[in-house]
Amino acid sequence: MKATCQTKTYNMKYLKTVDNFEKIENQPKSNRRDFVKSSGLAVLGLSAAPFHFSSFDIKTEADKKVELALSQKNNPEFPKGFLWGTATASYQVEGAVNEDGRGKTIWDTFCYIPGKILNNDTGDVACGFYHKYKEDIQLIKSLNAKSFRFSIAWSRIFPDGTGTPNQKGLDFYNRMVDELLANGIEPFATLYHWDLPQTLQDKYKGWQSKETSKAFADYAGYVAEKLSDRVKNFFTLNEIWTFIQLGYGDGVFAPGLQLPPAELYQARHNAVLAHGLAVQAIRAHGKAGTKVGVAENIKVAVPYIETPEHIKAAEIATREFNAGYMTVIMEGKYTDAFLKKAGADAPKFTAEELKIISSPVDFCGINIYNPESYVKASSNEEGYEKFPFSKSHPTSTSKWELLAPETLYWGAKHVQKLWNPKEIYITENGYSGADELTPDNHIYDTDRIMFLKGYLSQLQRATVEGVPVKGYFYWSLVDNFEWASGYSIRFGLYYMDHKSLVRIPKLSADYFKAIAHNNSVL
Ligand code: PNW
Repeated sequence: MKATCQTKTYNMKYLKTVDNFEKIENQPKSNRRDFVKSSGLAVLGLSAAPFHFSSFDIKTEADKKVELALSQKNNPEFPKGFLWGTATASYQVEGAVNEDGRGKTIWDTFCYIPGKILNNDTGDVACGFYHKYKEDIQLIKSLNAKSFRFSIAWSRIFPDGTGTPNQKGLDFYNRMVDELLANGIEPFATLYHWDLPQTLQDKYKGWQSKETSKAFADYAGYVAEKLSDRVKNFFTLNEIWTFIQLGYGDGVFAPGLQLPPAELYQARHNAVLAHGLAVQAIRAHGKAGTKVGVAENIKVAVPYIETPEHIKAAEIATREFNAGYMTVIMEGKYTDAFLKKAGADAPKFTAEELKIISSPVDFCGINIYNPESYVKASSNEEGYEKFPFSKSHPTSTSKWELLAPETLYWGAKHVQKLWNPKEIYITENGYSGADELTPDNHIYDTDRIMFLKGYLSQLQRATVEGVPVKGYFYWSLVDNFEWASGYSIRFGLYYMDHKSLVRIPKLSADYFKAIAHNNSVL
């Protein structure tokens, strides 16, 4: 199958990291405030060289001047009330895998298979968020962010996926949500970010069975009942493409399976069905006004020239690229081209299931990092043609992350045009860099700042044109466990020392803080 082959090429690249970046040395010191004492950097042995950190809530004379300059700047603003936030996921940040009755997950198992994760890293400790959440909420607050997207670990609530709920697990999320609200930060909860309870994998082969889809809906309904008095927004599943393709197709993510096409199509169908069943369960058990949608890394086609014919071709291509995911969720049918391509391997489904899958949602959450491809109009049967990427197309340290700022504009734009949802959230967008502490203890991630300027300018362009993008969650708050790449890949606005778990703001944290403060790209 063509698509699978292409994905495999990407995955091999995905596992490679860039480690030959030149060290940034002899950077000028700024005259900003010494941060050593308050940040606990002494733990890192960094006390000899002072760490300098600017912050709008620590008002030096220099900071006041910056604030004044910002208030006088006339950059176009994002819509009023636009929500700035950051995102994380349970297995990537929480650690505490054996605490308070949490059940084992497929990632706990997968990480202990030698060679599956770079350096055999595991999420056992991750960022220690389970215990450090209060500290991290202060970091979110200091970014001027007013929202936070986190995920709930299913196996903390139902250790075996179904059965008796574990109060201690729920209490953790109760405490965290209360702390967010006390700090003026709106919680956005994702119910599944890939940490499937191991019992469901063992008992039902995980997403290969509809039993898992049903179990997910029961869990989603339970969580909505318990949290929706305070959590108003839920995402069902995160990136169905990624966890099905990489976990059940290519075997590079948990549970590490390489299923034949027919079984892979079925697993994918069971996952979109789980989304639909969960939407219904949340509606049935959540308080009135609870909002719900999916968070999918839609595959975006970018018109190589922005003329009506190529734009139309990109729209057609985007609908087809997402046929097994966002398209079936929003339209309640698999496209003809999808079914034709699948042939005898097509998933088995009923009309009733398609109705469930397309249960009305309140918003579309889209994770956008890279385009699927640049396209042009064509007179062929599909109506579009893909261009291959140049070998020198720039990427982040994640080799699959081919950079194209306009993907954010076109992603939002196509979603509006194709499915016209009431609201759109950018549930993830971020950049992994070769972040390093310099001798004077800064992280000068100029590349991440360049990334943010480019991508956010394009997002602004979409909002100016009336695309209903309501918020943006940067991936991620802090460097964390990056799946098969372990701790070698850093996406955070905060740098994390993996031994001491100390968090240090990167230069981009300052940048994000300014953008969120001003509600405009600066
Ligand atoms: C997403 N690929 O993952 C996830 O939602 C996050 O958990 C993750 O940390 C973030 O993006 C950065 O990687 C992806 O190979 C992982 O194409 C791999 C791919 C795409 C997304």
